Amino acid sequence: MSGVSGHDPAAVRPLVMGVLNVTPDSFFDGGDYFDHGAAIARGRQMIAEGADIVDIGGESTRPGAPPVAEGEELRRVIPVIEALAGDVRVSIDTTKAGVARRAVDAGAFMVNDVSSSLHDVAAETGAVFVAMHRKGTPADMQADPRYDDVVAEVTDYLAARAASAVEAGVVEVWVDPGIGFGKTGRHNLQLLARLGDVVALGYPVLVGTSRKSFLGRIVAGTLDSEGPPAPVEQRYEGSLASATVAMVNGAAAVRVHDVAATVQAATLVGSMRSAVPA
Ligand code: HH2
Repeated sequence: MSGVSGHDPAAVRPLVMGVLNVTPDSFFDGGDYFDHGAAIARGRQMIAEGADIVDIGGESTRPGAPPVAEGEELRRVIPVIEALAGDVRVSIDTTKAGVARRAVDAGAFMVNDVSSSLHDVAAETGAVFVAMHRKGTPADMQADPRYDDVVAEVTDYLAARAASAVEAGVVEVWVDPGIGFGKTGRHNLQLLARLGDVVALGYPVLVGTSRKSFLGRIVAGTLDSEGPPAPVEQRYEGSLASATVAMVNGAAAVRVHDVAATVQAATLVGSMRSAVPA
């Protein structure tokens, strides 16, 4: 399958999507790139480091994040998309139809929608659509999430959302299990371990574990307790390791803050794939 994104699952290496949050409050890079100049410079640095896609967001999805008005979200992201889209494939990380539409007009090729509700906009604009699983909303999603079988539930949900998107006329659909969106640390680990079930749906799979709190829980030994996770600065190694696990288990792309190191890991995975006779 080689669609408008140019992604070919048989090609040598998984794609690396760099995270660029033009926000004051994202959980890892909040405030670092809130200024347009700083955001554009970071985007250019990610391109130099080998990012295949830069994912630009203007509203944090972290638990409890305050909502951002559409006009403000547009003000944050559109100049950055316009500056970078000529040099790299840009995706827009939004749940608002108006923002998605304007972002595609400004040069974005992909709508990355954590609410899985914007397939009509993707169909209308010809953009690639990422359908992500989440349980609940940012306000309540981490309040005791429960599943009978998290992998089966997430896989069934993604199959249904992807089918609706195809039916709506989306040219290319990707799916994402939504690590950390209404899931405990154990749920996230089950999804990584059994990612093959999601890959078997036949759509390119995107996975985002970068700097997320379950990695801090593993470092702190609090995976199954109420104790605090280790801070984001101590989640680099787990981010790289979990992105590598996702790629080995069939992810077509990983969404990361640490682009240079992940590109090296993706190259290793790609080299490993091509070393095995077909
Ligand atoms: N995770 C975040 C945001 N968008 N999109 C996809 N497809 N998959 C993800 O796992 C995902 C996502 C959360 O990370 P981040 O953007 O770094 O933080 P914040 O939401 O606080 O801006």
